Amino acid sequence: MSIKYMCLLSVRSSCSSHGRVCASPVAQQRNNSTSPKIKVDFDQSTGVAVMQMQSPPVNSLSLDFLTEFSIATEKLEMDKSCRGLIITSSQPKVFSAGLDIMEMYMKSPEHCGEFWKAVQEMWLKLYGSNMVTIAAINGSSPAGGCLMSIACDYRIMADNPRYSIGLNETQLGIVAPFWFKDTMINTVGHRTTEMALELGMLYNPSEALKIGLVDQLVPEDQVVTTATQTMTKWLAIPDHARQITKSMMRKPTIDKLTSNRETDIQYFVNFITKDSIQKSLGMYLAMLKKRKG
Ligand code: CO8
Repeated sequence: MSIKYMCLLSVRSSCSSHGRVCASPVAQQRNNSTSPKIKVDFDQSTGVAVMQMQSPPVNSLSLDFLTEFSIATEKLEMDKSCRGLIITSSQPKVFSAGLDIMEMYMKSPEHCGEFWKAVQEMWLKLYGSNMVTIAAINGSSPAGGCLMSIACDYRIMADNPRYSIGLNETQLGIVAPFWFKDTMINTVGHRTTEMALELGMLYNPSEALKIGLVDQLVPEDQVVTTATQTMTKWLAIPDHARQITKSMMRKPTIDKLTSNRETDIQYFVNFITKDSIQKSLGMYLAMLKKRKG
């Protein structure tokens, strides 16, 4: 039997604990969009949910998107019959363009703080999830999109040389925060991360596979089916043993952020609102538009 959870849109959650969640999301309408940015199909017979990111044009991680994402993930996490989560995109060519730059450009410090809290929340929920999480990366996945992917347990990417993945923050004149860096180190190791972050590297699928940034490449039309097959293998392991092992591997990294959340928010707000950083973001946005033309 398939149960479809359509995530409530434009809702704010007020959660704090690392990776685990509090249960009382508070509904609050926003006026800039009315269609859900996340669609979740949960198959109770397999215990696997497929989450489709469907925020055109490029699934950028806006405040609304992140809030929906965290609520949807929390809902699945609390449903004990849900053991696995596959994350993919319904947008052509793009998994996620990363953080929505418009949420950080010419915005008030208060808005930037609220936005950053939502970014933290997304990562804490995903990196600390008890579910098996698989990223079915069916398009480009820069910056925050890459973070989302490496927060999962396993990554399958479409073998299309036009796609890229990586933490390219320095190319925007901004700096990947310590927990982005730590997640990357935990995935590909220190030396590769050092070079990747300093140069703001975006890797094509073959390069990403070579450095271990993704685990498997498959033809584009097989990304989700392969994720489903892979999920079966992961779910054959007893949950408690896998979950304790995952927690043992990830808890120190999660604790580093949970014990410094407020400082991290303050650091982000001070950094992102600097004139020089705003100028860099403005130039990057102009470059995106120009490239399009
Ligand atoms: N945020 C906002 N708008 C975006 C973003 C984004 N991240 N990415 C693309 N857009 C917009 C484009 O400007 C364009 O807008 P419009 O239609 O109004 O001209 C529209 O989306 C479509 O974009 P493209 O035409 O470029 O679409 P393509 O399909 O050709 O390419 C890509 C898709 C490859 C995703 C491409 O859009 C791209 O490279 N985007 C930029 C990705 C990027 O650099 N993201 C970094 C975001 S920063 C981040 O995630 C971490 C920040 C950590 C901050 C730490 C500070 C301390």
